[in-house]
Amino acid sequence: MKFIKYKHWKAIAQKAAALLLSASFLVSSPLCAYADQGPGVSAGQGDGQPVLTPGESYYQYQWGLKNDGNIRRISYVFSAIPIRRGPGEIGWLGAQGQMVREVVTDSVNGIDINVEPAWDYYEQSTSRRTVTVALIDTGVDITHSDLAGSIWVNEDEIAGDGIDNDGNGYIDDVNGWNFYSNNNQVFAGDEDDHGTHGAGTIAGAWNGQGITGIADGNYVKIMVLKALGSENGQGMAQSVKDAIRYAQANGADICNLSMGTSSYDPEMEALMQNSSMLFVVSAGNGDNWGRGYNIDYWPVYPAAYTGDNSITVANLMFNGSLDESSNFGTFSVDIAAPGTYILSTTPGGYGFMSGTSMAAPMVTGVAALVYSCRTDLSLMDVRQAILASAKPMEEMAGKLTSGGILDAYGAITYGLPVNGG
Ligand SMILES: [Ca+2]
Ligand SMILES: [Ca+2]
Ligand SMILES: [Ca+2]
Repeated sequence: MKFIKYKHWKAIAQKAAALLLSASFLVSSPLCAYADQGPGVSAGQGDGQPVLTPGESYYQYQWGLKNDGNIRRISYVFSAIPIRRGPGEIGWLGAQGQMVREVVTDSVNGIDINVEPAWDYYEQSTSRRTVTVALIDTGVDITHSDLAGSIWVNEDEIAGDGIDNDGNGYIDDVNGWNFYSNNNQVFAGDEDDHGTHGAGTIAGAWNGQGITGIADGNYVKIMVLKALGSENGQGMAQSVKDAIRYAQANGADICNLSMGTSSYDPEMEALMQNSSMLFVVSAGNGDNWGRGYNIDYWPVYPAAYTGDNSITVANLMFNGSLDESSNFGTFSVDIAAPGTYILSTTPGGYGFMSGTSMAAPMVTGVAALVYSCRTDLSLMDVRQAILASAKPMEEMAGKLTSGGILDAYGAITYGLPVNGG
C-alpha cells in the first residue's frame, strides 16, 4: 500500500487569514521580504482593514462576487541581501532589509464572477434539484451559523446509536466522515479552517448576515469528508481515495478537491476518471517562493489528471490578472476564479484566505447553483456551460484552456435563447 503525504496549499491561506488580526504580515523569500497590508477599502481618507461586526453582512468585502473597484492591496517590498554563511552555503537577509518601495494593487470594477444576474435568474426559475457537494478537505465547522443549514445529512443513518444503520460501512456517518482520524467527527477545531472556508464560499447562508455563499444552501448540501488535518493541512492519498469512494457511493454530485501533491497516483486518477461526479480541482500555488508555474510541464495532482469530468481552477487576483502564485497551463488548467483575499467562514468566525484552494470552491459553487436550477443539464453539461461561458481575458488566453474567468450568469444561462435573462 502506497501512502503519500498529501500537502495542500495552506501557507498562503494562513498568512492571508492573519490579515484580520494584524495590519501587516511578513513573508520571507530568497528574493525579497514582503510585507502586505492586505485588502483595505478605500474610504476617501485612505485605506483600512475591514472591521467585521457580528451580525452584519460582509458582502461588500466579497469582491469575488461583486467587485466595485473599492478594495486595494498595499504591499511593501524590502531589499534582500545575499550573505555567505559558510562554505557553499548562501543565506539571505530578508525581513531585516530596508524598505525600498510600496506596491499598490487596485481592484478593477467588474473583475468578479458576475453572480448577481445569475442569482436573479435563479430566483425567477421554477425548477429545483437537490445537489450534494462532497468537500474533501480538512473538516468543516458544521455548527457555524452560516453553514449549519447547508450541511448534508445522511437521512438513512441514525446518529449516535453506534450502528451502521444504512450499511454503507461507516457507523454514525450523519454529515460525512473523518478519513483523517477514521471516525465520524467531521470538525476537529481550528485545524479545519481551510475546509470551513471553502464550504462558506460554496453554500454560505443567504441570511443577510456574515458572508454570502454562491449556491442556495436550501438545495445545495455539503458532504463533509475530512481527509486533511494537522496545522499544515496534510493527509494521506489513501484517505483522499477512500473519501472519493464514499462520495461516489453516497450520492455526491460534485466533488471539490482543493489540494495537491507532486506524486502521480494511477489509482486516484482512475477513480476520478471512472466517477460520475464532476470534480473541481485547485491548480496549486506555485513553488516555494510563491511563483506560479506551468503544470503542463511540471505536473501536480489531481490538478493535472486528465479527464473530461473535472475542472482545474487557477487563482484570479482582483485586478484581473492571475495571482502571481497561481499555477497555470493551457492543457491542465481550465479556468480562473477569484482566489486572493477571499472572505469566508472560519471556525466560529470569518477570515480572509488566499490561494487556488479558495478559487476552486468558486467554481464548485457556480456548478452547484447551475445544476440545482438547470434541471435540463447533466453534470457534464454544467462543466461545458462553465468552460464555454468563461469571460475571455487576454492574459488568460495563453495560460488556461478556456482562456477566461468564471462567469456565473453565462454558465446559468448556457444554451438558452439570448434574450432569456
Ligand atoms: Ca452508515
Ligand atoms: Ca447510526
Ligand atoms: Ca450569510
